[in-house]
Amino acid sequence: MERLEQFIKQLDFTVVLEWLDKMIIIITQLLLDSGIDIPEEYRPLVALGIIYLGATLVVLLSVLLLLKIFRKSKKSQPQITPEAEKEPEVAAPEEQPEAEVEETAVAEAEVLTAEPEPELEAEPEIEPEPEPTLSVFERFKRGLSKTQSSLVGRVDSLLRGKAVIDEDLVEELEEILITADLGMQTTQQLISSLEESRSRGELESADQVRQLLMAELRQILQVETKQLDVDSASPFVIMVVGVNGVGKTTTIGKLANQFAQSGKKVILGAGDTFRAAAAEQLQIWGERAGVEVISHAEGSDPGAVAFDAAKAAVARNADVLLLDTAGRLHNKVNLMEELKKIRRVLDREIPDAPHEILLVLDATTGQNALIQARLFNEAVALDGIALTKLDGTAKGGIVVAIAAELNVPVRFIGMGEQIDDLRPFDPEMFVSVLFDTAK
Ligand SMILES: Nc1nc2c(ncn2[C@@H]2O[C@H](COP(=O)(O)OP(=O)(O)OP(=O)(O)O)[C@@H](O)[C@H]2O)c(=O)[nH]1
Ligand SMILES: [Mg+2]
Repeated sequence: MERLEQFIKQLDFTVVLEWLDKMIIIITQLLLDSGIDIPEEYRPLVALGIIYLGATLVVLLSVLLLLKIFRKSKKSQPQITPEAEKEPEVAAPEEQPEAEVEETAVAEAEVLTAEPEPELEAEPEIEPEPEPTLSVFERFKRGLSKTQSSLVGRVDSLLRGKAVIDEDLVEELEEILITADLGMQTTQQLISSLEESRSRGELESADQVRQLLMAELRQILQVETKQLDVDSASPFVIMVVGVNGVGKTTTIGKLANQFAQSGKKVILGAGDTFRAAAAEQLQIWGERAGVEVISHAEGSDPGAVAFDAAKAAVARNADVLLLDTAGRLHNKVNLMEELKKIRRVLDREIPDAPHEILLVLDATTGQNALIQARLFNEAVALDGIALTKLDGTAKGGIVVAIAAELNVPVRFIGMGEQIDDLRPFDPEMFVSVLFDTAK
């Protein structure tokens, strides 16, 4: 206290007062010069007010300036952060808009007498980095999550808390299997097995029902046919067929990338000369996979593309030729006849070609996919099936229906639009993922 009193006593306010006085005179003079006449007695007050306002303004401006400097230095900070922290900024632009197409649940009749459809946009340019942390099992699990809940999820909630497996429960199971797109035939087969086990007294717990379903599904999915072995011929010719919009071109792009990655020389043939921009779309995929694309002008003969692509594949010593085809043609042209013609052209140029006729089916179309598979199989004898868009559908049960009814193996499943979203179909893993039993 004493020290403070001493300090105040020592203060010399006369300097401050003198300075203020000078300021008041200057401000008053300035006001008079600019024609503002203020009564004498108020002049010091107004001058003091102006000094106060000026001082406040200076303080405010200083604060704003400081804030600006502070923000600037914060913005420039990432430049000196370590690499790892910069990554999200670099990765963000790689999220690209997806090319959208209309729904393509095309029925049997529509396949043959199809109208020209709206154009597809070009394919996405850059794919995001694959997530390295996910195991193959986890990726399957994520891709099949909707199918899992529509099939096994519902079976599990039906079985939950059930002490007895009676006729009513089996009936309810039947309904679940049908609505999960397993198809009539497959459902009947599964239900008869369940009934048989029940009559033998072997079906007394929920777990036994699960085990039996798993065993039956595994057996149905094991289609005994020749494997897809691209080393068995050179060039190995894969002709890709399917109705419009199912994912033929995308699947070809993904396959081309996989083959090229494994060191094979790949050539693509743009056999879809009907749809506008189809060749360009394939060209983009070709660039992404780093492989050559043989194409002709829009509207030209697809047989001629097949011929040129086969010639190029032989001349360039290619290991694999992947030929795209149209999913729709002009009204009067028969799609199946056109495919047969392309097949003949390939066979003339390369012995036994095409070595694989791969049908692409869109899983989201459910039972329609099964109808398409029957139709194409009758017309051109399919060797394998690629089932796309499993990621966006609860109708993945269609895999089982296809295997059971057609005896044509599902070779690949598509679980996304990106280049590495096509996976070989593994029946064992499929069942494990659905029943969530594998680690
Ligand atoms: N979510 C998802 N989308 C897919 C998958 N496969 C293809 N697509 C998308 O399906 C759309 C159609 O694919 P395309 O490859 O152009 O189909 P297409 O059979 O060649 O069609 P057309 O040339 O018209 O006969 C595109 O937007 C693809 O990105 C998949 O496995 N999952
Ligand atoms: Mg296409």
